[in-house]
Amino acid sequence: MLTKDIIQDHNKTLEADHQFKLAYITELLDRKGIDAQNIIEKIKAFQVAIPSWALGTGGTRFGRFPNGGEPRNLEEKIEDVGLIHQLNGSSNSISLHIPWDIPSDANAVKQLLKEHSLTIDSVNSNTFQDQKDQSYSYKFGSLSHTQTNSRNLAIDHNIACIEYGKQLDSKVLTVWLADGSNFPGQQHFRKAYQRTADALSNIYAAMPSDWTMLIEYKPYEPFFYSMVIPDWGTSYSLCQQIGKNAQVLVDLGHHLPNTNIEQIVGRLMHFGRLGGFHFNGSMYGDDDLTTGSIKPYQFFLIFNELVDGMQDPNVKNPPLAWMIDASHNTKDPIEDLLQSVNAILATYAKALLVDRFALSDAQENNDVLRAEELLRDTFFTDVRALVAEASRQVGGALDPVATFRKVNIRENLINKRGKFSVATGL
Ligand code: PSV
Ligand code: MN
Ligand code: MN
Repeated sequence: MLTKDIIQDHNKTLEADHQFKLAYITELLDRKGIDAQNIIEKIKAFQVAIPSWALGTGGTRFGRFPNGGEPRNLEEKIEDVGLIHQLNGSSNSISLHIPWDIPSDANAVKQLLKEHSLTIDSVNSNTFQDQKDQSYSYKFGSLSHTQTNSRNLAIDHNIACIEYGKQLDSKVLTVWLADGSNFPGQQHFRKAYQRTADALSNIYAAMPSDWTMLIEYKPYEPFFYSMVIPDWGTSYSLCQQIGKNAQVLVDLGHHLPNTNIEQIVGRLMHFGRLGGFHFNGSMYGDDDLTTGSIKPYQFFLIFNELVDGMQDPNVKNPPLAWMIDASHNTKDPIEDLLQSVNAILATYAKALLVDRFALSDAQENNDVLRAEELLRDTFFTDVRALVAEASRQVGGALDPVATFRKVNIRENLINKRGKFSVATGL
């Protein structure tokens, strides 16, 4: 339904405005000795994985209000990510969630991925709910469960995820545990930690040597007194015990209000243990809102730290897995993801513009105001034309959301797939 010609035709209607803005930012950067095309090349190379679970009606445990045209199976989820990638040229992979995305025919799925120029990013395990007819429950935990039977079930499930991932050429297993306790006394903290560490080691042993295990932390929810992996320190300590291919995953929404996330990022990169990122926006906690929608300056400071670490030859951190983890119940999911990727790219571009030499000089000389102003000046620079140009240069849309709307993609998807929503069953 979407072709290069259609995208280009729509780009033509935006071309004059775009060239005006691009010429301005190019000149502005030139005056600072920065080559705009160089930044554009870096934006083009930056790819963000789309989560399969964000393509349908998402949101809270309260109302879900489907738009229709939702993907009904893995193949249709891949088609949706293909559309996103066609529009922005920056979303060339998809994160899967097992058992929701078990491939019925791995070869056919691989062929479909190829047709859409996509790959599988990470495979996410799910031990936060019991599946139908499950022999032992996760009600009181999965990898940390007191009972061996439940623990083993969770270990086997993660190993099965690795097997599905291998079939589809993924190389990353992401583990987020909904393990914890709701009341004081319910759980023995040290024992629960040790059971989790042992179980993760078992899973790690089943992982091919070129795979990475990402361990995600979260301070609360679904448990509200304690979580077994509540913070980066716990994730980090687990990774250290488990092995060199175990890395910490930072989800932007998994922090208590006012946490200095950029400092956490700096620390983890310093230790060479920052493996992946879940982008989203957060006002209170795990809100999973659109990336950059709530605290754009904080998001920029986080990216500033990431770029600083990536550009420093002394930092021995592996390449990061960039992923979105967002889902809410108001916007069209595809539009939301396009908007998120756009915000990620723009913020990355801004972080690339920071004059690291001048910043380091200001820091060394304790010139507080100058250091801060260097960051603020970059943050307030409008780089959106660079992101649009990067997309245009790879055959994407200058304004992906506008093209999505103009071409009536959602209407077409509703015609093809109907109004049914997997999440609501309506
Ligand atoms: C639950 O908090 C969660 O949002 C985690 O961030 C996971 O990454 C995601 O669900 C998918 O399992
Ligand atoms: Mn997450
Ligand atoms: Mn979350």
